[in-house]
Amino acid sequence: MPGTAGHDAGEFCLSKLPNLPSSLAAEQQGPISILRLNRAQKRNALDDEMVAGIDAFFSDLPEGTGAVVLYGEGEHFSAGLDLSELKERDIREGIAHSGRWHRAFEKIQYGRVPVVAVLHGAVVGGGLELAAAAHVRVAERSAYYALPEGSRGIYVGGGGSVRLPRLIGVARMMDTYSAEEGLAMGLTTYLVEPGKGLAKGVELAQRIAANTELTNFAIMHALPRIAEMAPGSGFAMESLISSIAQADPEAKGRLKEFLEKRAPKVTRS
Ligand code: 1HE
Repeated sequence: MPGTAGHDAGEFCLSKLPNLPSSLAAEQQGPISILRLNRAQKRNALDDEMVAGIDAFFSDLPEGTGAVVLYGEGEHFSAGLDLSELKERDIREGIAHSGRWHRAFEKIQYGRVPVVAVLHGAVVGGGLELAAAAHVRVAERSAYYALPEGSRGIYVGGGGSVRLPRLIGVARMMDTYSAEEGLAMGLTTYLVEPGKGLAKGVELAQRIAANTELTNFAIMHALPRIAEMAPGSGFAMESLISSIAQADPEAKGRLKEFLEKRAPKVTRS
């Protein structure tokens, strides 16, 4: 998804960041919004307030945002569901709770702009479900992945049954994996040394934000849906989306730049 470097991400008029609970912190770097899980003392365990905050943040991204970077403060990306909130919940409350996670994470996956998740330390349970909703995942070597729900006598509830089989397959949802294994199985696409994840995430987000809006829309909204379609429908949808994208004046301008030898070439890195 990251585009070819060299295009200006444009002029941005930034609106205010939404009000968030103290367990989340947002900052703006040009066209990049950075959302930080800010509850390191509880290993970024996701409580109801944080999930509502994630929903609010992705519902109302600052104007001019072209991509988001999501990362976790402290030693771990996220310890998953806040288990202290689970003990008194009945069935109806459980369904409503899971629905709130689904809605919040849908706003990440099918929101307005691509999201890069930067992973380190524990990326477990609901933390892995959160990471799975992002479009690009960068891991530091300290990252590890697990779904400890089974050992707690519960089950994934943040969309893990839907997204993770598509990313890593059902069989790999039963064990714990290292950062290197996560890269090999395609869960992450970049692996960096400890402490280097955020810089890599921001670099990728800047390249993504320099894509045309229509290209990013097609990648986020058409590509995963085409992948789920019967091939005949998928080919037809692909023809439509590609012709819409190339008819965009911005795309025409970029093609002209290349043909006039004013655009960057595709290089190895
Ligand atoms: C928590 C949580 C949590 C830590 N809910 N409070 N997730 C899990 O089963 C993972 C549970 N957590 C752990 O295995 C470990 O905490 C970690 C490996 C992530 C980190 O270990 P460590 O040694 O760095 O920290 P710690 O000492 O275990 O935890 C520090 C504090 O965070 C401590 O609280 P304190 O008040 O005693 O200081 C912990 O209780 C607290 N803490 N993790 C609540 N998860 C939509 S469905 C999704 C279903 C799931 O996600 S199930 C998986 C849940």
